[in-house]
Order: sequence, then C-alpha cells, then structure tokens
Amino acid sequence: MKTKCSNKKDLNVIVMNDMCSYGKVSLTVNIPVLSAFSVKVSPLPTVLLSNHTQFSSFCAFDMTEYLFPIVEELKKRNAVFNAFYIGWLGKVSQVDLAVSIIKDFNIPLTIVDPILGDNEKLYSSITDEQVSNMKKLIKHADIIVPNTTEFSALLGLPIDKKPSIETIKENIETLREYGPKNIVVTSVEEGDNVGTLCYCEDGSIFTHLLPKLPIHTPGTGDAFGSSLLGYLLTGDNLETATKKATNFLHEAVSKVCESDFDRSFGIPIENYLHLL
Ligand code: PXL
Repeated sequence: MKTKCSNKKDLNVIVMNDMCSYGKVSLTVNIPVLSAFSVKVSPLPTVLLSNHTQFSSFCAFDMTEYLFPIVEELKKRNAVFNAFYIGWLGKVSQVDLAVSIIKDFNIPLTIVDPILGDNEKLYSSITDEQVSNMKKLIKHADIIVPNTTEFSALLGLPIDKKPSIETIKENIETLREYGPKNIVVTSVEEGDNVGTLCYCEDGSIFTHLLPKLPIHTPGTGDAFGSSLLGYLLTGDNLETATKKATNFLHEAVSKVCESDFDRSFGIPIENYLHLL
C-alpha cells in the first residue's frame, strides 16, 4: 500500500460520496477534514439530498447520469489523484464507475467507507441492492472502514446485536476474503470502552479503545475515514493513522457532549479541525 507522498502541497483526493444540504455528514465532512491536511478534494456527488436520512423526511436525487460525463472531462484534464475515497453510493452503475476510476486514473490508494447503517440498524433508505453493491465495491479497496453495523451487514450476520471483539476477530478473515486488504472496524466496544479494531494486510490485528461516550451523532464515520486518510497521506502508517483518527474523533465527540449543539444535525466538524 503506497500512501506517503513527498510533496504535501500536491495531494489530491477524489471523493465519491453524497451531498446533503442540511445535516453534517458525507461530503460536507470529508471536504473540511481533508482540507485541514492541505489535501485538495475533487468531489463527485453521488446523490444530492435535502438532508441526511436520520431526519423524519428527506428528498434525494441520484447523480449517476451526470457523473459519467464529468469523469470523462477529468480524464481530459489529465487529473492525478493520490487517493480515492468512496462513501455513499446511488445506483449500481456507480460501482462500475468507481472501479473504472481506480483503473483509468491509476489511483494508488482506495479507501471505502461502506455507509449502510449505524447503531445496529441500516439507514432507512438502504436497500438489499445497496448492501450487495458495497460487497462488490470493497473487493477493490485497499482499506475499508465499516462500523460494527456495517461489518455485520456486509457479512450477513444479524445486525440488531453489536458484535463483540471476539465475534469480529472470528469473522474478519471472511470479510478479508471479499477483497479489501486492510479493515478498520469502528464503534467497537469492550466493557466501558469504545474504539477501533484494525486488521492489517500482514494478518496482524490491533485494537485502540478509549472510554465510552454517552452520545451518538451522525457524521462521525465520515470524519473518521477522512482523518484516517489525511494522516496516511501525510506520512503515518496504518497503525499510527488509525490511533490518531480514533483519538481525534474521541476528542471531538467529547466536545460535542459538553456543548448544547443539536446532536441530530450531525458533527459540527469545523469546530474541531484544530484537534487534528
Ligand atoms: O454519515 C453517514 C451518512 C451519509 N449520508 C447520508 C446519511 C448518513 C447517515 O445518516 O443519511 C445521506
């Protein structure tokens, strides 16, 4: 896995993710976090939404037909990308588009956040087709960053019960056989602690756990994946980057706990970029 880049000023990441007008998730989190690492972001919005899907209603518009000509233009620009970050996908042909982007732009590092659900539930709009699209896509990933709900959904395990560290360790090799080289599972819990479990491509596993926090707020997975990528691109190895991204999220979420910010909106990430 080639991650380190010598010229920090020239870091470019292409990001396929949805764009919500209201509520802090996906692209509106990816862009500020990666920008804080001086990484330029080329966004490819997969779906435009009024707001994230944890509000009581939303409208959503699939962007698939526009993405194909946009990518053709990027080829004419001879765009060079150090990494590819993929999150929420729309129609199934977006998987084919993502796979062709990896090949056509010769991208050395692909990270997939298989956004499907959280807190032991799939998001309200997620269909079985989207779960199988993600299974197809992760085959091409260098790193995937599922939370425990997404880990279970990808493996067909019951999602209404959080898997223990033991269960994750028992099943992680099966997920590895789907194709992703490295797997960083977030929202892993053990006793009063929460954090990440990382399966590295050499077969080693480590966990990084910190005291549990009493709230859940949307957008934390997006902030974790983006900061992990930022640390990797600016020189950290996977172990250090995972620990730093876990610490960053833990600190940011503890600050959300202390504030009277509306948690259903999503993580007010701009307030915490100085913690990176
Ligand atoms: O943060 C994950 C996410 C991304 N995109 C949309 C969402 C959510 C979580 O609710 O609804 C549209």
